[in-house]
Amino acid sequence: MGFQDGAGRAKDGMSHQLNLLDSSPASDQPVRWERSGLHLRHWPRWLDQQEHWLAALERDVPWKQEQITLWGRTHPLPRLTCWMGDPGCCYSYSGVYNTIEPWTATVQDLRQRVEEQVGWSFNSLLLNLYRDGRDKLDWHADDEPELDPAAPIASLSLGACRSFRLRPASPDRQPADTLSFELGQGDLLVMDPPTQEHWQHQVPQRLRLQQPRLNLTFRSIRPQAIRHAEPPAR
Ligand SMILES: O=C(O)CCC(=O)C(=O)O
Ligand SMILES: [Mn+2]
Repeated sequence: MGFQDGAGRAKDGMSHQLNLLDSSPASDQPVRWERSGLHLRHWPRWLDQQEHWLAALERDVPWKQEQITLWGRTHPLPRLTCWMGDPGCCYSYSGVYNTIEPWTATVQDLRQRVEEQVGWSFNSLLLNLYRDGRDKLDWHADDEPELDPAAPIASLSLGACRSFRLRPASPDRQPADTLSFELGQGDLLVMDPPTQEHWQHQVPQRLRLQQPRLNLTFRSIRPQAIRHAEPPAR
């Protein structure tokens, strides 16, 4: 759990000139991290009762293994996912057109807690289940056209800690620009705007890890992109 140590030195030895704005350990005060175009708020180990939440989410969420199409070839996505949201909040990425699952009671409970802490109302959520260290998420930004670019994205991680890496989107980036968190065990990380415009993120493989990790990213579909039901046929 947590970011690099207070000196801004990553566990992998890379040095990052991070601007630590607030390192208060109080649970309702996030640790803030800022670089050019990057605004993060981190509440380490924010959610307790891990076993309860993990069991409820693994049991109640209708997990699917979607197929992804890249360069004309179709592959199973290397993790399980589920898209939940208010009616009409459709979302697609990399050729995956998600069907909207209704909020379950467990997820609704988590949504309310996250909204209170973050100070934002979310209308949708992507859940990821990394079954073990072979499951992964490649470099990307959460910048699909249906997402509101002025909204934060709140990411809640449960279970095993996995590296969550961030790098500038610019091709001029240097290897030392990459940042790395170890997120799991109830960590809440908020990516505030305009982070998605300037930075990408990934969850690389950890081949020796056997334990699962669950991640919930609460999102906001733009009002203009919400599909209202067709009027009934006459
Ligand atoms: O698992 C994570 O920490 C990140 C998930 C993510 O970036 C996504 O679902 O777009
Ligand atoms: Mn993402």
